[in-house]
Amino acid sequence: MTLRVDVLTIFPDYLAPLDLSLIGRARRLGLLEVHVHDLRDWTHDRHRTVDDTPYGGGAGMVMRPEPWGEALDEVCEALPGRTPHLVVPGPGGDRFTQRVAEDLASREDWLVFLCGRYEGIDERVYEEFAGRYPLSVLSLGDYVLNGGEVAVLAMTEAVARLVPGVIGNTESLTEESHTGGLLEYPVYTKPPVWRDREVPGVLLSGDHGRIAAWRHEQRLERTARRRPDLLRDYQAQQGPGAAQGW
Ligand code: 6GU
Repeated sequence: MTLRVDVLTIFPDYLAPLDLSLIGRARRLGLLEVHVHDLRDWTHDRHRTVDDTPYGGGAGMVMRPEPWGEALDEVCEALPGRTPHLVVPGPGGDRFTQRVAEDLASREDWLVFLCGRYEGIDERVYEEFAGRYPLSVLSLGDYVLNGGEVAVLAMTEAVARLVPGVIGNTESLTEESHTGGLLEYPVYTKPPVWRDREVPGVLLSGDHGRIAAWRHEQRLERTARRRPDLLRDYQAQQGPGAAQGW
């Protein structure tokens, strides 16, 4: 089954990178179908207004519910008999992790992203559509972006590359950081000496057992240094004693 992605945004041009590289190729191969919609197409006034001042006062503007309601009614009913999973990118959401990407890639065949701008979307839109479809609010991390579009690029890429056929070399999926709970080992290519820096000798030894052991060591060392939180989870997974080697 191909993965379908719909994106509702007031900046459709922000999603242009989805035409490029492996994701663009996946679309041309029919493995992925992406539909980007301009939210303003569901406005009815001359200025194509999507926002207004917040009730109760405060800074900034809030996205009005009517264009969202009409847009979601139409987009979410575009495939009769299929149910979309709605995704709202926002800094207040659950953390978007490799696990979440894997769950979405394996369980869902249709994602509809709602890109908010300004101070957010009128809360009643969430109430209305969370009652009709599964809905996740997802955050990339603890920092603030101007809107959901960049997050949609990241999430679509993370999910789509897990769809069978999108990445040619499936081995690179199992080796990479965050699969198996450790960061990746360092990699080297030719030349063997560059600016007096040598490629680690073990990699030139042809001894596949020693190479695998060295790479595992490097993953542990790197994870300990950069992401001690991940190393603790990994060691808990390996069972008591594994960290000490008994
Ligand atoms: Cl998903 N959206 C926005 N607007 N800001 C974010 C984010 C998402 N994740 C981190 N910051």
